[in-house]
Parts: sequence; structure tokens; C-alpha cells
Amino acid sequence: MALLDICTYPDPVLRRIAEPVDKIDWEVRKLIVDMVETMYEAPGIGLAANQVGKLLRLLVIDLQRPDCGHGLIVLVNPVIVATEGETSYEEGCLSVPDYYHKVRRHEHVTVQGFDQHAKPVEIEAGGLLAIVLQHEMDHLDGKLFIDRLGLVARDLFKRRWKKRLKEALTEPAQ
Ligand code: K1U
Ligand code: ZN
Repeated sequence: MALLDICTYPDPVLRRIAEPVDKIDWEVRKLIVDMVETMYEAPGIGLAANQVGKLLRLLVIDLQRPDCGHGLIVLVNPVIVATEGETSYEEGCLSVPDYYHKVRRHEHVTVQGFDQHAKPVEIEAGGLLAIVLQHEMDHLDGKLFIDRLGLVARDLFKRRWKKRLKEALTEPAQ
């Protein structure tokens, strides 16, 4: 097992569209194990392969809530096949550290894909799971939650982030 580096905004890999996984071989299974480890260590409740620099359609989620009805979720080549309703939730992202904002998404989604053993999986989700599934699937399409903010909030975010990067560059090394 190995911890992977999480790429952060504005890393261009976060803007690339991930490729379908054509075979779930030992290399893909090792990547899944490492992504799960990395998600728990971060800590986070989801992680998409783009976030660790791998352009594969692969994501892991663990809400770490016994009441959600799901433990660890591994999805290879996930596709949203149905959506319903609208909701909003204050989201965070391991690739955009220390920034949270409300984002509007579908309230319920049905997602199909495959698990780490290439077994077909279908998940009908509402609540936080539906939000995190959509957030992670956005990553696979090179989209970040900040792209879903209104113009004013996005502009404010960009200005704040520029300032943060500038400060990080001018800070004396420890
Ligand atoms: O994709 C990611 O960057 C992971 C992200 C998932 C997510 C969280 C909330 C709304 C939408 C998507 C995170 O895990 S951010 C960290 C976080 O929310 C959290 C971390 C530890 C415990 C509980 C929550
Ligand atoms: Zn994210």
C-alpha cells in the first residue's frame, strides 16, 4: 500500500477528461487500494483518479457513516443513468483545500458501473451519497465544484486563491 500525492488546483491534470478503464487488472486494483488508503489518510469521503494524477474513470467513496447503508464504494467506469430533483450542499474538495461553498446538484441519482472485481454495480443514492457521487464524477470529466458556483462567487474564489498562491510563494521557507 502507498499514499499518493493529491493534486491541487490549478494543476492541469484536474482539467483533463479521464479515459475508460478497459481491464481491471492487478495494476488497477493496486491503484484502487492506494486511492482508498489516500482518501482515509487525507481525510476525505471520496477521491477520483484524476486527483492523484491518473486519468482513469475510477472513484472511491466512503461516507464513514454506518447509517448511510453503504460501506466503501469502488466504482470503475461509472455512468449516471437517472437523476431526480434538486438540492444544494456546502461542498469541499481535497484538491481545493480549505475552501467550502454551497453547490446545486441533483437530489437523487442512479449510477451504474463496476466494482474492483469487475462485477456490475448499480447504486440508487440520495442525500450526501448522491452529492459525493456527482462531485467525484465531475472530477472524471475534468470539472471542479468551483465551476458550478455563480459568477460572483467564482470570481471571489479566483481572487482569494491567487492571493493564497502569492503568499505561499513569498513566505520564507521553514
Ligand atoms: O473529491 C474530493 O475532493 C473529496 C471530497 C468529497 C466531497 C465532500 C463533500 C461534498 C462533496 C464532495 C471530500 O472528502 S472533502 C473532505 C470532507 O468533506 C470530509 C472529510 C472528513 C470527514 C468528513 C468530511
Ligand atoms: Zn473533489
